[in-house]
Amino acid sequence: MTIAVDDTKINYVPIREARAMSGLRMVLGDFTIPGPWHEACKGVYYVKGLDYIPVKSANEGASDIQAGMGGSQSELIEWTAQSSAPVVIWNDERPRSQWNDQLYLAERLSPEPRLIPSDSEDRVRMFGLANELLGEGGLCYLKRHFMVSVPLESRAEDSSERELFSFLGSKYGYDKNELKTNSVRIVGILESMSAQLTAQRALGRRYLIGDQLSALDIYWATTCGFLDPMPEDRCPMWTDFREPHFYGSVNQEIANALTSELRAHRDFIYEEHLQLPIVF
Ligand SMILES: N[C@@H](CCC(=O)N[C@@H](CS)C(=O)NCC(=O)O)C(=O)O
Repeated sequence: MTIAVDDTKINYVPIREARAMSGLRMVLGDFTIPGPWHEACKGVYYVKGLDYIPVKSANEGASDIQAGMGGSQSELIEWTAQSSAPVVIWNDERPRSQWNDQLYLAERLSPEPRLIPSDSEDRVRMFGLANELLGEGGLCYLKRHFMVSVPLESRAEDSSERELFSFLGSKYGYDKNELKTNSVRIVGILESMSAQLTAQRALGRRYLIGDQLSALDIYWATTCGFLDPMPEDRCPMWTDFREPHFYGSVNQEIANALTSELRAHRDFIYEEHLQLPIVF
């Protein structure tokens, strides 16, 4: 696997340069945190052995915090017609900014190892559960509301942190009155994941779908970090972001639903299939 990284840090290319290139490019925010959609997409392309040029999402010369506040995303919007990351661009095809589109493209460019099951029932289950993790209204979307809630409800009006999370809150539909419902839904999703893992174990299977690795295992491993980031030696992320409302289990109900078996499955998938330590 030779993406343009050294061992510890991805070397991002600016959008202007990346647009002039052909081949496979992946736009990523240059943050030292395991953003779940970022890591999910990086994980799929890593397992497929697909090399890509990593591209910085913020406008050239802008800081990531400015980008996070929506202030310097114009180049990304001009190129990809939207303002989130990751985005995968293959030659002059349309940019893929959704997790499922990114998976279909990876499967097409590198059919092996197969990450979308061939059995129809398995596919239904896999995409259903993956959507529970990554889709709109899924675990990561709902957890993001908690990430913005603490800075929004407790930080001073004029703090830059408040500005960043106010931008993210309005972009993704944060509503403080919905937090209780959000928590119940997160717990429900974790229970579904746990039931799936338990059912597979009862059949003597090591993976979440069928009897081999699928995209769902990667999505589980990479989104689990939003509730329980791996330790520093495996996930050398900005320490400040280890506060529970950023990257952690925000309350006891969620912490309880994140069973030791689910955590162990995340560890197993990273140890067997993904890059460790995570490179940002
Ligand atoms: N479009 C993505 C969601 C990607 C997403 O929410 N990415 C986060 C980072 S992991 C992001 O870009 N946040 C900053 C922003 O939206 O400005 C999908 O549904 O597959």
